[in-house]
Formats: sequence, structure tokens, C-alpha cells
Amino acid sequence: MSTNATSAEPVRLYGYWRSTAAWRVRLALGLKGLAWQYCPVHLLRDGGEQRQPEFLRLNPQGLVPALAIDGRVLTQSLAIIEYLEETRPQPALLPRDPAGRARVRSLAQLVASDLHPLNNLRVLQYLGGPLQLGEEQRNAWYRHWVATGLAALEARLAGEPDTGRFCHGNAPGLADCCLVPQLYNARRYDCRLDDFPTLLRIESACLALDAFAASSPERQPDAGPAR
Ligand SMILES: N[C@@H](CCC(=O)N[C@@H](CS)C(=O)NCC(=O)O)C(=O)O
Repeated sequence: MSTNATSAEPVRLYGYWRSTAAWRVRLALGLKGLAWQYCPVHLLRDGGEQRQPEFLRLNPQGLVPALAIDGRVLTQSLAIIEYLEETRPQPALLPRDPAGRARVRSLAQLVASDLHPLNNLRVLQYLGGPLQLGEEQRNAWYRHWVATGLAALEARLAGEPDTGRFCHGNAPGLADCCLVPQLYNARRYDCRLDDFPTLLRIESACLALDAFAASSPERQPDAGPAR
């Protein structure tokens, strides 16, 4: 018997094909085998649809993703994934034991709370706009914070015994949902990844799975040309 909750309302994901935070949620939905409808929010068109009143009513922060589910709208990718985990627990994206859960959340937050926010679109736009940094300086900023964050993640995943085929053991979970989109994003900015063999090994294992391949940016209906 399935222990997953169900709802008559279709699940709607507000996202953008290249948003790493939205990709985390696409991954969680896919790994859990949930059906969902896609509501694209173009982050660049007309000054960014995420800043227009229609979207701000869903998320006053003006950030994707937002997930309409069970009669409410949820924001913040990690909070959304935790909600999915609690309401639709199978297959689990977090380990059962508290120490394992703390480890996976810690790996996920390394990416989602510390690395990604420094390189978000609005940050890069602020550096290039009001602060008048040129493209090369913005790229240097981007690559610095990617290298710093990924080096710490590599050290942890290479050194900790709970790392397996995936970030934690031999099943994909929350930390993998954060790792794979972040590596994709790093490549967009030509970051060197040679020093991160463990991350690349885990990424390969992830991308061999349907949920990762099907949720990739290029396979989304709003995918545009590469920059
Ligand atoms: N902490 C948030 C971050 C959300 C976020 O930064 N989303 C980006 C796309 S990856 C965004 O909407 N950026 C729009 C902007 O910067 O204006 C989460 O995990 O959901």
C-alpha cells in the first residue's frame, strides 16, 4: 500500500528552466514519481516575470520555485522538498536516522544556503548594475564562490564514510538534488571542476537515472538557446 498522500488538485511548479533551485524541486517530484504541471516564469523577460505583481502574489520574495500543492503555495526549494518528504514519504529522500538526516541537510544547505545565494541572478545583476562591475569581474566573483563551496563539498563527500554511490549511501536524495543543478550552473560559467572527482562521480551516477535526465534544464518546455 502506498503511504503517499494524494490530492485532487494538480500540482503546479512555478519555475524557470535554468533555475537551479527549481531544478531541485523538479528532481524531488520526479524521484517521488509525482505528476505536476509546469508554469514557466521567465527570469529575464520584461525585467523578470518573477518581479511582476502576478508572481509576487505567489511569492513576495520574487524568486522561483513556488509549488502549488494541496491547496497552498509553498516557496523555498528545501522547505518544499521537506514538505514533499513528509506528505509523500516514499521513496525517501532523507535517511531514517537522525544523524543521517542531519548530514544530508547539512550537505544540501552547504549548496542551497551558502553557495547558491552568492551567485543568484539578482546578486549578479546588482554587481553589474549599481556596482558597475564588468563581466570579467562578475565571472571572477561567481567562480570564486563556486570554487570555495564545491571544494568544501568535495572534502566532505570524499572524506566521510556515509558517502556512497550518491551523496549519502546508495540511493539518491536531497543532497543529490542540490549537487547536480549546482554543477550544471558552474559549467555555464566555465568553472574548473577537475579538482572535484567525487562530485563528478556522484553526478554521473545521478544523471544515469531517469528522474535526473528528465528534469534537466534543456528538457523543460521553456528551454531557450544556451547563452
Ligand atoms: N533559497 C531559495 C532561492 C531561490 C532562488 O534564488 N531562485 C532564483 C533562481 S535559481 C531566482 O528566482 N532568481 C531570480 C532573481 O534573482 O531575480 C530556494 O532555495 O528556493
